[in-house]
Amino acid sequence: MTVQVLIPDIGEANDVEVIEILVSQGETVEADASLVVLESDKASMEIPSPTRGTVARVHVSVGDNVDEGDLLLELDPEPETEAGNEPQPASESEPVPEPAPESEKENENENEQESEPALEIAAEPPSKIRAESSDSGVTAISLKDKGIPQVHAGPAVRKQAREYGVQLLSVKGTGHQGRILKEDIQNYVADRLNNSSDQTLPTIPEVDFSRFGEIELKALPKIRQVSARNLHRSWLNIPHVTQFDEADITDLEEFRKQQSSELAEEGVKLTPLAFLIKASVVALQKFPQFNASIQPDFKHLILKKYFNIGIAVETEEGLVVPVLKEADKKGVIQLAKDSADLASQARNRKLPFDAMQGATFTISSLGGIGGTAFTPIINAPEVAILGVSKARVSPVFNGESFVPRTILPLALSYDHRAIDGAEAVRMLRFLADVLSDMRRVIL
Ligand code: CAO
Repeated sequence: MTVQVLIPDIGEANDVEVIEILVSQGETVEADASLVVLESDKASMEIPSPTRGTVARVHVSVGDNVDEGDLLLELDPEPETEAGNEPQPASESEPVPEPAPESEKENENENEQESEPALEIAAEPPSKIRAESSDSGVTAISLKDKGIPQVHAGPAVRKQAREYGVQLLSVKGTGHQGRILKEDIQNYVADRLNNSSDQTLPTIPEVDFSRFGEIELKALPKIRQVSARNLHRSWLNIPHVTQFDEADITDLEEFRKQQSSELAEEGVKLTPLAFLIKASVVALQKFPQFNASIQPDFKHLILKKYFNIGIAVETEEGLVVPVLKEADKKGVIQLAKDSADLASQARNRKLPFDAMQGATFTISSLGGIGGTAFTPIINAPEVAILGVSKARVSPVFNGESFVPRTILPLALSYDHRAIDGAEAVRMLRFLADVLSDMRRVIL
């Protein structure tokens, strides 16, 4: 005997909308399984099946408005199994048997309808009436009152969104009045997978700042736009860790100042930078994993046998990183000349394209400006960058008394996928030791 399932008494809610149909013709449903989802102004509710059976015919469509007593669907009752239910698939991923072809089912149903009169049963009043809720559990009524954007989606869609970890607010609904459908969630997930670069990034909302006061739009130079993209890419892709240390450069500074006055006559400006490049190369030779790139599949480190040092240069147009090539083959005076030339070319926008490529390690020296410490961003695909802050004279205890020493703060940011923390500490300590006593360069 076919059972006609009618809309039950759903309280004050009359003329409610069918927002989702959870079963299809030919499908076997268990007693109490949800058949359709109705939604009124204030709540959505799932209508449960009064009995176990096969759906013979669905009489409503999404978007229909229904009242108590309306025919929802027809069901061919089936006896309960011993356990009360059909055996369930072992896991959700196991395939559920396909329902019989529609035509067969329709014929079966027609035959049954001919032979037996239909029994009318009002479905149980919905046990699952619930206030439309956002993911945060705030009711739609209060959301409306507060002017917070509402999400229109049925419980099954919400469940699917939760399973996929999808924020419903991010999904564009294509259903009636913008309602989010299951396909919308599926399309959203597929889109995200195809554009995996922004897969999990919440966006910073655009704000109309003029609401709060006067503003001015300043165009960003091309160089700044490019470096912004590169820095952002590095920041997002590389798990950065920054190791800090200090080098006692008292002796080095004394030597540098002596040499500076002599070299000034030749037009060479000797700053700590040239020594930093020299000492870095020696440290990179001892710790080759810092003069490297990591393969995208993480199976190999690409160790580079050449030593090209990128120098971060501040220009009016933005940050530029020219590359001082073959730094290992040059003495400190040549390094001073080359770095000054590159900085000047960068500031005059005269850098040849070749001078911007092939760096194996970068130094960002802000010491001429000031600062005690900072965390430089790695110049990908390199795996490390040295940040240098301003040297200061500090009292240092030598075991007997405090003596004034010139202390240079160092920061080494490294890609934690390629380098372990212990290696970074050793590398930076070694570098600091070289700077403290540059004679180590010739060892
Ligand atoms: N501590 C104390 N004094 C320092 C110093 C340090 N760590 N580094 C440089 N100085 C001194 C120099 O000796 C020089 O002093 P004198 O004029 O008395 O000789 C003065 O500071 C200025 O040096 P400089 O900046 O002209 O030259 P430099 O070789 O040290 O640096 C360059 C060259 C190109 C690195 C620098 O000009 C520059 O652009 N720095 C900014 C880099 C930057 O923006 N990095 C941030 C990138 S974001 O991570």
